[in-house]
Amino acid sequence: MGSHKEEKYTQVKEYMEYVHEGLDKARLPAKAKEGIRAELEELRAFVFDARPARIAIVGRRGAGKSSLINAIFGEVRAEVGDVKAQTGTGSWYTYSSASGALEILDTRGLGEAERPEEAHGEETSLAEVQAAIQDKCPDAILFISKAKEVSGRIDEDTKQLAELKAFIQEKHQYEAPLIGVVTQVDELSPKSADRPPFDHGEKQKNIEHAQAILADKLAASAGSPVTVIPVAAYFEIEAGEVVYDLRWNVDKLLDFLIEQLPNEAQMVLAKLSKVQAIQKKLARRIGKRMAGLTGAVGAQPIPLADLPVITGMQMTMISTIALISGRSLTKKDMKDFLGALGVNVAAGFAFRQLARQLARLFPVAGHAVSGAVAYAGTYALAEAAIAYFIEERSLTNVKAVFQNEFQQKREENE
Ligand SMILES: Nc1nc2c(ncn2[C@@H]2O[C@H](COP(=O)(O)OP(=O)(O)OP(=O)(O)O)[C@@H](O)[C@H]2O)c(=O)[nH]1
Ligand SMILES: [Mg+2]
Repeated sequence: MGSHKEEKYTQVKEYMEYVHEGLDKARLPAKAKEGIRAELEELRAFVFDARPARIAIVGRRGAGKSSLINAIFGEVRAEVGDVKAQTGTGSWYTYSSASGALEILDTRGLGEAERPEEAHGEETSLAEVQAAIQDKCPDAILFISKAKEVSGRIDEDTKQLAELKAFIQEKHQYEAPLIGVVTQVDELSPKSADRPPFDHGEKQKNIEHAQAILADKLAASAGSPVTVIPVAAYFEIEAGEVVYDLRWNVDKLLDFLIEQLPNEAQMVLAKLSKVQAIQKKLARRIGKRMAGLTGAVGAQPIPLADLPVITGMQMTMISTIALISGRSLTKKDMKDFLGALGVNVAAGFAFRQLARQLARLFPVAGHAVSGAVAYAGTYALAEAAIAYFIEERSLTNVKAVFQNEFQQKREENE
């Protein structure tokens, strides 16, 4: 853990403490205070309890599990096998990159006879998988099937799946969400349409067909509908460059997966995916919730004395969005961001100062700020933070985003 990491977490923590302090003294209605405390707790879990997602993967050998893990990282992390089974044990594997880690429980081989290469005389056994689950609760289960094999017999696998779910339920009282994945869709005919986005009519039909077959089988086994997402995961890297790329729809899968995860497991996965659309969606969700909350707080105008509570919340939100982007967040980053919005902060600034400066962005009516202004301001700040930290847009661009969003939201709400 470098000092960078320390600093970025310290900042969010200090913003949160600042809000808590302000709340104690604030004259806001008790209900509003409660709402703010609840939201801070959610954000605290999201940021401070953040941990790698834990995914249990069920799928035949050679289905493409390792390749999918690599596609999620956008780089080579897991061993991919051409002929023999490569992954040999049923315990948790941690795959990591500079931007985060993913914990995978590979349950392959439970129903299979042949011995995988890596296993030193040990076949993946049900007991081994159960021990791993007892140790750590999976956040979600991915059931992976090769597109060309969805029609084959997968009874053994769905049976294993049901046992897995039941065991998780029993040990952790957790209903693990199940997601079906049809891999290697590039292998479906027509073979001539072998490059993404696979929008050839016939190919699309075949992909949808494979998807529907797996969905039916999984639903029959689970007793409720199961979402199935088709993907292609194959890509080749030479000397650090992607030289051949069949990856398709992996971002859709990630997007859906993140939604199924508990709060603590969302951020790391969003960061390591490096998919902007996913990071933006997550950031926007936080922004909307925060804007709604500040709007509700200001149902009666917010007295100026209580404004630091609101600006403190906004700072917490902005820094959380910066963390989602995977950037290191320093005081200077925050200063630059606010500078882009026209708020000038002295070097070596204190939080109090910052919160006070931030308040200058919002028009004051008499001695208070209206709920509509607080709402629009928070909303616009979230969008500006997304533009700055995630999209890395220019400073002028960021300012325009803020102004446009602020204006628009005010008009909608006044
Ligand atoms: N064309 C194509 N090939 C793929 C795709 N995904 C995986 N493969 C190939 O399928 C083979 C098996 O892939 P792996 O990722 O090693 O499969 P696995 O499920 O991890 O296999 P085990 O660890 O042995 O159980 C490899 O040759 C991969 O290159 C894909 O989307 N398209
Ligand atoms: Mg593998």
